[in-house]
Amino acid sequence: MTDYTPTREDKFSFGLWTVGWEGVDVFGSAVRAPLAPADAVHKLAELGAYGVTFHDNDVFPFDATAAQRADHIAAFRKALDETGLTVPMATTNLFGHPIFKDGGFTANHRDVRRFAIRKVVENIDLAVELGAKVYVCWGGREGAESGGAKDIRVALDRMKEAYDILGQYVLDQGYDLKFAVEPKPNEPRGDILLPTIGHALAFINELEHPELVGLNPEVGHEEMAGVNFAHGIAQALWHGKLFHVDLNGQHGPRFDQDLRFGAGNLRGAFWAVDTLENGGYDGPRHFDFKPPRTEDMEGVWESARGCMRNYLILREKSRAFRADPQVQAALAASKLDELARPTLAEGETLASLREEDWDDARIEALAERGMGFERLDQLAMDHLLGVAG
Ligand code: GLT
Ligand code: MN
Ligand code: MN
Repeated sequence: MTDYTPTREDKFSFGLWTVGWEGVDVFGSAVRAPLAPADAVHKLAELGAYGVTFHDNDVFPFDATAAQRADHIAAFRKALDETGLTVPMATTNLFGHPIFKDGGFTANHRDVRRFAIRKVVENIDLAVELGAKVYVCWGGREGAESGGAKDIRVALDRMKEAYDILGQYVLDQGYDLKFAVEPKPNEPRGDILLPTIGHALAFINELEHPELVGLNPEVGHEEMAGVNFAHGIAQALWHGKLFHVDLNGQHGPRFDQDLRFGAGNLRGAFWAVDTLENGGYDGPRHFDFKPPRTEDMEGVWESARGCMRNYLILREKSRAFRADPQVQAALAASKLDELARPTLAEGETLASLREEDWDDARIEALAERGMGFERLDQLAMDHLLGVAG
């Protein structure tokens, strides 16, 4: 039992842009004052996070001079040193400035693509200096609103070119850094390239160095596409490609809500935690949420606390679920152990499978069997709702 107070061993991390979100949206202006990165670092450390992540322009403005850039980085670094917070991941803002209106890596305008790659490389150097092991690429502006505006096959050539250049840079520098593609179906572009985990996985296989590139799936982004997040990260794990994860909450297919983790699809969150905890994921539990505009700073920290608390509650529920003898019996009744057995026995061939006798009675029996999934799922519900036993 625990009081759900996070510790650094829990590996919780937050983007500077999350707690620092001022609330500017398409319909309204800022509702909160800017939050200095150093203040965010101190508060997140106090709340129990182990890491903080950043875009270049979360730390210094887009138009900062070299001297201003250095000052901003020094203040950030000082806070990291004072708190012992790590920087497990960093990323580039290739979406905020008007120059990126048509994307960065896949902008039709070649000069924009050259500028984007240069911006990423400069921030990769900083990321590595600060100890980051993962570099996220979220291509929110890579896409189109209309059919003729983008030749998708050619745009994917340019996307590949960018990843190949960046991968070669990391290899040449001898950096211990991997890239993580963050899929999203839409918003801010009408349709975004690499819209889901599956699209991104297929794309990675076409790169010069696929081993350098994995995924940073976000709960809300997959759910916006109507697909199952836990299944998505399970497949990413299966491919050895879950390099990072963005945890938050979403109520089904609608605009990107970025709710605190556990809000929105709570059952989905339970299975996401269950998959992360039992699927061999060892990386940061990174929260990418936006504290609602209704909140003052008190509410922002409450929301950040809630992300970690909900993760810990769900982790405890998942452990209790897996340890419950009734659940173990239900899993066996549902033949999960049999799913783990190869379809062909050791040394068996397709020919021997085809030789097997199939009579009507056997087919009938298999057709009539129940799978027991409702019992299993109700046990999960009972655990989730706190009435198991
Ligand atoms: C932006 C987006 C997130 C991405 C961030 C990384 S930026 O806030 O909504 O999902 O993870 O670039
Ligand atoms: Mn999002
Ligand atoms: Mn994200």
